[in-house]
Amino acid sequence: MSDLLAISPEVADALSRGKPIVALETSIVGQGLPHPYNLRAARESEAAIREEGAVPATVAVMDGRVHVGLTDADLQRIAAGAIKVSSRDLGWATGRGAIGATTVAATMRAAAMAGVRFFATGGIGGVHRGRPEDQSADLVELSRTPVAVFCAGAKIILDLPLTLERLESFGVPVLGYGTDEFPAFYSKHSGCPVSARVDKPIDVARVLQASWATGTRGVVIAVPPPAELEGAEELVQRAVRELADVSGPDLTPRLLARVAELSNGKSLDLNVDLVVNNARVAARVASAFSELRKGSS
Ligand code: PSU
Ligand code: MN
Repeated sequence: MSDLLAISPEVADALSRGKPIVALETSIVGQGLPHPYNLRAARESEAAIREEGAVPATVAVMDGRVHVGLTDADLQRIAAGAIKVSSRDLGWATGRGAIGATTVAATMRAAAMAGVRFFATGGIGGVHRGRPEDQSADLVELSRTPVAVFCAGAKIILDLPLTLERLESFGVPVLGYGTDEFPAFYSKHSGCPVSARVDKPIDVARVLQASWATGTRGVVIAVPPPAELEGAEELVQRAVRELADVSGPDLTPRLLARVAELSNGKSLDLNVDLVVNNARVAARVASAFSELRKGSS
């Protein structure tokens, strides 16, 4: 294994014993959520994964290496200031010794390098509204890396129908967990259908096993958020209008920050809750998958 990869002792032990493991991203800690919501989301997600009998593997770039499994001190370093690292940035960010918070795309890659197949986040990136040329590298990574990504859909700041079309073109299944509808992050409803519905952890585990056996790479498991943010659509439309001039990697964090202001912080509590909920569902599915493998070997 490459020296570039630093797997924590706990994650290494879980890998060698075939224990269920769930990766977590840190862009949410470094850019997506303000203090103290960012650390709360990270710590509570890790706790939820442990409660379900799985091992959390939080990913970040530090000291010239890609870390899989962080200490609480590591998390605090990320929270104190980190650059946003997507898949294309992994090379130069490690080379320069940057402190990097990994996006969905970069976290999927790190998870795959370490042999971890389950990953929970808030919402995946996608195609931006009114800016179809701004398409998150998350979608491309889903097309090529065999990791199951548990999320509350794509961030509502995005063009959801276009994002789903792109996922379809890329051959990425979008499974609705207990729903026929793709959730919209701050809302359980988007009006867009998923490609298949799954109702129980064991069902998801079976679909994943069969999908990977038939050449599918990334899979999205869309979990409805545990609550709704009232008037989310109007808030988002306003934020998108106000930030029409912003582009590139700054756009996603800026939009999330503006929605937080416009909702008087209500979007932040929901954001933490849905991330933790996704982590819990991912841990249950990872556990069911481990059982399935034991049963068949
Ligand atoms: N969802 C959130 N908060 C976030 C993000 C997603 O609730 O901070 C991050 C994820 O890391 C995702 C990234 O991969 O935003 C997408 O950024 P971009 O559109 O620049 O690819
Ligand atoms: Mn982008």
